[in-house]
Amino acid sequence: MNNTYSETAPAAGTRKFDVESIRSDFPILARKINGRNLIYLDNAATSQKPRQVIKSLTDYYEQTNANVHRGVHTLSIEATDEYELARSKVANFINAPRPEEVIWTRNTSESLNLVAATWAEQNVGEGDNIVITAMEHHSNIVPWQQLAARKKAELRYLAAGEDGLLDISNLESIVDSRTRLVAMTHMSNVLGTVNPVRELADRAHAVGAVILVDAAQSVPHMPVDVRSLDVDFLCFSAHKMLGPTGIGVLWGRYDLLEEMPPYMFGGDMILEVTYEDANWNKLPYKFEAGTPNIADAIATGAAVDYLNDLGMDNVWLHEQELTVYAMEKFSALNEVKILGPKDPTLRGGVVSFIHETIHPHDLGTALDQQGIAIRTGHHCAMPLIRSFDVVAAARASFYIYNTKSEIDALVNGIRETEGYFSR
Ligand code: 7TS
Repeated sequence: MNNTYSETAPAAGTRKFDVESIRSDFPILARKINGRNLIYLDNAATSQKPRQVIKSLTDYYEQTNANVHRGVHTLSIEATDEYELARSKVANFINAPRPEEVIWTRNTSESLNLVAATWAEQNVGEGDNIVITAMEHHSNIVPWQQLAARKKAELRYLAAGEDGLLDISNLESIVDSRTRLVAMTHMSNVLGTVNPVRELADRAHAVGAVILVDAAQSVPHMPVDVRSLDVDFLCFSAHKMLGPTGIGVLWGRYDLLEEMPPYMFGGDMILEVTYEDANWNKLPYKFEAGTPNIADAIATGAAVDYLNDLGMDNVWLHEQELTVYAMEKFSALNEVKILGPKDPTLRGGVVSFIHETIHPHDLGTALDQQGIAIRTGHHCAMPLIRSFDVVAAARASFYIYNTKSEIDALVNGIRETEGYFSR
């Protein structure tokens, strides 16, 4: 088994950050939508895929396809090596101490459910509390609501202030000696807010609690280092970081994963089975019952290679530049209110907004006529969206292939739509 991928990620990247050259790697960006060039600004929902990732899928199915961890034949050995190499690349990408700490799941949602059904099932009891924030995606709310109800535990929220920042003024009273878990988003998929994870990790650890980070919106966009954040669990999805759908990651601290019971039972996750009983395989296989998503894991490795070539520092800088530009341009739109922090340095490339007179769905449909894809709705964060006294918002979210001229087109598109609706 090849687990020896140990180069550290090239933070600065090895390829020049040239947006035109990046764009040429993404076949879908050549598409016309309603007769116009596609402008894809729905990256927080899912990213587009470069040729290199698509090719890794076809290469795998054309050249290597076999089941893993089983055969002695060449294809099975090659498939296993590639599958495990991808795991090591992911471990490296987030600076995980060991590749066995990286568990392949279907997506962020499954990673969160896994922790709720195993670690939390064992460690949260009556009278304990779980602390989340007011800016979580449903995936990081509902599993804890269900767990709290099951265990007669309390679910507590850290509030989001008017400024779009997490209110941690009362952190010491909310995260207390009965807190077992702090589960928080690293970056909000609605407000774009980047949360002070390390500060919360320190507080959680000071009271003997564990901290889980929903990194679905951070890992694709900024350097994330689980050691410097000092967190215990971290979850993300490949499809938001140039990789395929249907595969995600749960990273956990080795000692915690070791103590956790399995999530699913079946092939691969066992060491020995008798007619009466069974015991469990070592990490990470204990959490990977059945034939895994081999092709998509390998393609996730290709996505990580692509991002490393660019350098995550550069990815973040590019998105910051776009965010500053978008917020400046949006400020000229009198009927548009941007949600989230005003200071672009406190947020990532997610710009949600409410139009005073045009419903977001109408705006989204009108922009689609111009080839512009944005997200509209509650963004799977209903409680947060409702706290702004609306039921829906529009959202533009950026990635490595977006440009300032696309933001200009968005702003012009909103103006055009305003003209149409005021007729
Ligand atoms: N957590 C956050 C912060 C997210 O933004 C999302 C998906 C998830 C969890 C769930 O990820 P999944 O891969 O399991 O679905 N966010 C969005 C979004 O903002 N629009 O569509 C999906």
